[in-house]
Amino acid sequence: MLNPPVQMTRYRFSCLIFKEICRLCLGAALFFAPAAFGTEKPNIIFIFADDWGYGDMGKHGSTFCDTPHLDRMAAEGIDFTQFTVNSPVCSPSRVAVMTGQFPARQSVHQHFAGSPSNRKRGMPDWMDVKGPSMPRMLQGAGYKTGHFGKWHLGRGGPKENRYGYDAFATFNGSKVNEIEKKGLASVDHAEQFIREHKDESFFVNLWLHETHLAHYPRPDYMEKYKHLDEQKQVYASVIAEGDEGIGRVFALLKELEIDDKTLVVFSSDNGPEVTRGEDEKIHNEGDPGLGGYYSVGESGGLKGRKRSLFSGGIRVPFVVRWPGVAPEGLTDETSVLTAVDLLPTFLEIAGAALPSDFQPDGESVLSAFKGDGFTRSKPVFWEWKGGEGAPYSWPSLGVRHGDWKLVMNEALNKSELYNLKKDWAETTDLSADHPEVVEELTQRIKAWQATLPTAPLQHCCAPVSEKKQKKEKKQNKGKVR
Ligand SMILES: [Ca+2]
Repeated sequence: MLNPPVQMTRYRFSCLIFKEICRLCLGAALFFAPAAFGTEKPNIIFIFADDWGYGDMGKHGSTFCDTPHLDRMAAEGIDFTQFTVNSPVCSPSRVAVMTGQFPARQSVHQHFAGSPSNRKRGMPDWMDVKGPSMPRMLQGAGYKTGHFGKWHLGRGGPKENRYGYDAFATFNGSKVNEIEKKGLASVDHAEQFIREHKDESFFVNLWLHETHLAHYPRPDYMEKYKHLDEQKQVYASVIAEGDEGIGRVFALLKELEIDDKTLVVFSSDNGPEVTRGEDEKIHNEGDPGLGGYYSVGESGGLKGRKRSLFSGGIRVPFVVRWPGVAPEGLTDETSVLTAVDLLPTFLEIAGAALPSDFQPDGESVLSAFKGDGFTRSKPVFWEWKGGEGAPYSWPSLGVRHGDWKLVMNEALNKSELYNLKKDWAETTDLSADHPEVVEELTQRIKAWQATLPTAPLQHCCAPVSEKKQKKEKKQNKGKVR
């Protein structure tokens, strides 16, 4: 039998060992926990507006729109001026956000339409449900996930929840839990979801209708902007309503006292819609929605609009607000960010590793969210096959690598080269002065193209009879795609 002092010593020694093990375990837990955010995973809200131009923001110099809530968001966070989406139109731009890969990897070259149209354009009918999915990855990392507002990731395919959502309410989607595109029903549903999950970690994709066609200006805003001309009055009204939705999200976060543990990112899926003539005052006969005559959004002095691979079509607002992490009032003019970066960035924030079989086209840009800047190592590629004769819409391909951006036509026999560090607005084509850069970037585009599929995945296409296929082939013969 041991005498009491020795027993006591051994007991104390055991306690010390236990304490040391606890300390080491705690250290290890902190090491593997989400980087620098303690043990709690921050909430993530991604607000994605539609056709909202770079210049449709007060802080960016809009000449007639007011965006007080978005401007406040920028004042309390970081405004990135070098962010681009990965397509100048809706569906492929959104596929890039959802998958962390360039949309050409799924043959999504244009917007999702009806099956015959998709087939004609060599596209699938919906985004691959077996492919990478940001909400599914975040769900796997312990997040409650919700999608509210626009979908436009395909029709007739899997329902939204199959992509990794715990809740959804959409328009232009599966029509299950369908909401009106008009108004802020998307925000209503997002608010409800946030209230329900305020004590958990959540991820919300809030995809606003504004400022896409058709326009449904609210009477109170029409009254507020009655001093403007008819076109601007309508457009300022729909911008104001979208901005109101953004403000409601921040008000709720403050009310629920989760403001300081929630990252909110705002962006837009492409540049402003092309302004149409007076014959397009009505969008669709029999619908009260107003038409493209009122689409007078601003690109902020950038060349091109929606459907263009020039900066006006793909450079959009990108604002990050993250109390305690993102410095307040910073404008980052040097970090080159793009939409496929969102998935790896959000996953890192969630403290989760990317799946081993997933090859991201983007990079985590968390350092930029913290205000420390980001130096990109991967080039950004664009592919776009639907110019439709819109101004500046001839480029079908593009690449940005370092300070250079090259755009090319589909036949690869016409190109323009810009130095974006010196020429942010792409005013001076330098292709004649730097043929070696043109050659290098052309080779990069060709090498990238060689990695892309030549036809859509069959399990992402609605079944079609042989007879119908033959009929469509006959109808399309000789037509230019
Ligand atoms: Ca859009």
